Amino acid sequence: MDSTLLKLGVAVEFGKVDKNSPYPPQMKGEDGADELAKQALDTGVAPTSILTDALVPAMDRVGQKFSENKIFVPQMLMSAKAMGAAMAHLKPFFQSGDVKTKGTFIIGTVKGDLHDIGKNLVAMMVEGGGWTIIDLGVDVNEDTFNQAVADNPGAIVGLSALLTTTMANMEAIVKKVKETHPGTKVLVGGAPLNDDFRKKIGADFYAPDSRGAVEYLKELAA
Ligand code: B12
Repeated sequence: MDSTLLKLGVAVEFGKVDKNSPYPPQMKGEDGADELAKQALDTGVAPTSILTDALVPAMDRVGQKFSENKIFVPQMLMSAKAMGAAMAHLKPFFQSGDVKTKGTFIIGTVKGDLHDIGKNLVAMMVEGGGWTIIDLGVDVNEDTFNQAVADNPGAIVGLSALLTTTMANMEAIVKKVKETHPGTKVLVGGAPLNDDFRKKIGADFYAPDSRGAVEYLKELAA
């Protein structure tokens, strides 16, 4: 793999945000995710490769180490920050694309859940696919989703959850939105989900990643 991508993966894994960041001490003075993502783009590495070959695997390694109690929440947070610094460089590439005419996509991370990296990525990719995005942020309850649908008739809704405890909160959101606005399509995703769970809570579609979400929406708009 490209050596800048390898370094970028390490920077995200260890939470090195940028060159000036004092954390982690053993990487003092080295380039961080901010500089390395820019360098990768400048040398012609494709934005999707930066994402799938460096950033996402790095976050997987972070999750693995957290599961094994080798790192704790503060380190995970620094990795998330480093991931964010890299993603800021990729954003313009994913957001460009067609004029936003396909429809409106409302997305949020569900009640109790503060993980937003995956949600932001899905929003970015869907926006690049030609949709107008309404991002409700994190820790979003059923009333807020419902109001957003009321304000944007015909919009499609995307729910994200990264915790086994918060994925359960999706059901109430799906129920409320579908009861109040029959026919609204609801898309769900997040690492602990699968299609069986999607069926159980009455949502319309599950995608394991942002590409799946973009493809499904493309079919809906066709
Ligand atoms: C970064 C991180 C954090 C950061 C989040 C920062 C942020 N701004 O998001 C911080 C430090 C805050 C955090 C906190 C916690 N975390 Co955390 N976190 C992670 C970590 C390492 C990475 C998540 C991530 O960003 N992945 C990268 C993105 C790109 O992937 P993704 O989110 O899965 O999204 C993709 C797909 O899932 C999908 N997708 C996502 N959303 C949607 C939506 C739709 C509609 C669709 C179609 C697709 C889709 O597409 C995305 C792109 O491909 C994961 C480990 C892991 N490997 O997932 C743990 C992890 C999710 N966290 C975990 C835990 C336990 C916690 C805490 C409870 C820890 C604690 N004791 O406090 C808290 C909970 C806080 C809360 N209330 O939400 C556990 C969850 C265990 C479980 N099964 O429930 C994990 C799995 C770590 C582990 N292995 O134990 N965390």
